[in-house]
Amino acid sequence: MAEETIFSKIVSGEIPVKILAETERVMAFPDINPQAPVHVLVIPKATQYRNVVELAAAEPETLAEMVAVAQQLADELAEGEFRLIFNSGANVGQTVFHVHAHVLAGDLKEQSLV
Ligand code: DGP
Repeated sequence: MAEETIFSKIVSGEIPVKILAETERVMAFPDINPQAPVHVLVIPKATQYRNVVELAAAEPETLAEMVAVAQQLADELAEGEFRLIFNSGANVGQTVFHVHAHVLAGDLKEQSLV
């Protein structure tokens, strides 16, 4: 049985969000605490994957779909360019253990992390 997280409650509709993109396997909504002019979370609807490594091993096609949705959102909401971040582990800042991609877009040149 998958652990319940805030994102599984978003997938089930228990917590309402503004859905920005949705496919059979993936959904996207704004981050509640935006760190960039555009900051969207893309998640799989499947609730059993705690991080991107688990998702990539089990459902690489869903991961590819998340990347395609990220591009679609960057095209719609910014100039088509974006930064994609997957935090994997509490020590690097992961707080929600349902795999999610942070899609950051807008002018991020002053916010380089690497
Ligand atoms: P991470 O630190 O990588 O686990 O990122 C989790 C993100 O989830 C964080 O940026 C804030 C966001 N978040 C947490 N709770 C909610 C919520 O209820 N709604 C939305 N839209 N975002 C949330």
